[in-house]
Amino acid sequence: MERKKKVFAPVEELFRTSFGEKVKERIFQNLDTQEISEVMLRETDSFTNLMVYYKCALMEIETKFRVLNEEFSLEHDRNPIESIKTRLKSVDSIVEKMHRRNIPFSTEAIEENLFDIAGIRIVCSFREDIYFLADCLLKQDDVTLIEKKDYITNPKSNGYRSLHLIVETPIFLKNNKKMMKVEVQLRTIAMDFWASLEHKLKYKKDVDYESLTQELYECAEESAILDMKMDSIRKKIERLQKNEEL
Ligand code: 0O2
Repeated sequence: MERKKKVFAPVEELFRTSFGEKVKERIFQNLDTQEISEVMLRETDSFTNLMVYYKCALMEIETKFRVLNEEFSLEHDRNPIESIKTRLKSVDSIVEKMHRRNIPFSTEAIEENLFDIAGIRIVCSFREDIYFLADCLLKQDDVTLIEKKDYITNPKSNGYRSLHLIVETPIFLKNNKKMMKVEVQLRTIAMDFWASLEHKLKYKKDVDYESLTQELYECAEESAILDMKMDSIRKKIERLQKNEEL
């Protein structure tokens, strides 16, 4: 209990005392003072609990990928995963997304409608590793695929590439099992390099992002070519190694 309080103190703080003006406006518009205090009393604990459950689900999925990485390295003498990052969506982003979708704020509604509260990003060495890892994850009997968006086969119009999965997996609590949704993003180092810089540029103040879209698109295409070249070099090396073994 003490630990939970420590980890999510900022969330509680935000809910109880210092809502940002934007958040306040979006959750509480059209509510009178009595209704506002009711929402806060009703939602604070359940929201904090939900965020802890999402954190647990991220730990489960992260472990699954770490296990796959270890097993792969035993057989192939290399790691398919370069890095793993996890994040919980910020309260501001949750409120903003609910507002954008016109859904009244409640913990239940968040769980029912937002599938990217818990996010894990797996950066892989090679393009083929992405599909290999995704297949391995989806084969596990406690993982259910809810949604798949393959922005590698079908890149976004701006050039963005990644494989997105929404999966559901159980977390085992003291008295029960709870099914949680997690958004998994799988990409290569080149895709991650492009997406990270594009994300930074998009939110830079005083920069006319629209004027850069063509150049950014070209960079994405060049990164994709680089990925394919690296994949073909890896295959060549693997063939050479096999021939040496014979
Ligand atoms: P953050 O900070 O990563 O959480 P929706 O999630 O419903 O609003 P959509 O289009 O259904 O939108 O989701 P989609 O396409 O699955 O993409 C969601 C996430 O993918 C984004 O999360 C980004 O992390 C990443 N993403 C998608 N498109 C782009 C892009 O063009 N550029 C970059 N850099 N990242 C992208 P969030 O919630 O936007 O942000």
